[in-house]
Amino acid sequence: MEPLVITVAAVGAELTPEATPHLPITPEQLGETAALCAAAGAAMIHVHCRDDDGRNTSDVGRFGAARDAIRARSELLVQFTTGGAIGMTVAERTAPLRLRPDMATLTCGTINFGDDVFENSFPIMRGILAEFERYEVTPELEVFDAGHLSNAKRLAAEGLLSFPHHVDFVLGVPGGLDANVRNLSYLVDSLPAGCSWSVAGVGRAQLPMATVAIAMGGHVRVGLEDNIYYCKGRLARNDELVARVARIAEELGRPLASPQTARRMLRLLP
Ligand code: KMH
Ligand code: ZN
Repeated sequence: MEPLVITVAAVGAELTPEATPHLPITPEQLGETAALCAAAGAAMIHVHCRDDDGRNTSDVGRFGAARDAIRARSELLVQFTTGGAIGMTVAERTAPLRLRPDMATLTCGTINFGDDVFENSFPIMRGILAEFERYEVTPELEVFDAGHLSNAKRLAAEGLLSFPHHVDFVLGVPGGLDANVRNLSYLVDSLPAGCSWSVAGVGRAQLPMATVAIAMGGHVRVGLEDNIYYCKGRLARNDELVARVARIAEELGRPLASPQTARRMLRLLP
């Protein structure tokens, strides 16, 4: 079977340091997390940044320091967020793209996000894509709801995206598509030809969605951004979540993709 790409979404924007002591806050902590997750089997790290007080930031210097710390301690592919946090402007969300990460996320539509609204109108998505184009960064398409794939196809029809792409299905956000096998199967069947895909199940859906994706030939995202528990009542470290997926993959006969292999599989620039 095709090698499995494991991405670790180690930080996120919404989690507070009070929620878990395992959240990497500083660039040094991100570097340490990257080293542990690479050893556990991850190929890529999805990066949000925090200031020293743990607050979400789009500061380019902070993203640069995080990237450098990750690269100093691992060979992980570095994927920046452009989702950022609820309420950020396009300029804030795209500022770190000038550092030309290996990849960055593009959320493909608006959803309710808990009690908030995560806004990704077509003008917002076009504005973000213009910055991808400007800095020649490859997007990972983030799909939180079934209509997001239709939106991505519309952006492609406008000439702003060219398929195939790597698509990450983020399932189980309160306000987005539920995390279950039927929904995942529908989304995979709806992909344009040649796309690769991964799934990020939120909360307790993380483990079952990861397991199903391994069996289906997809790829997996785990990490504290989407789920802070290893099991009921026990907080997780990022590397433990990666290691568990790596063990399941081994049992199911999926080899793990190294960062170099993942770079080729995800069609990233050398
Ligand atoms: N923080 C969420 C509102 C992404 O990184 O691309 C959006 C998010 C998506 O985390
Ligand atoms: Zn994110």
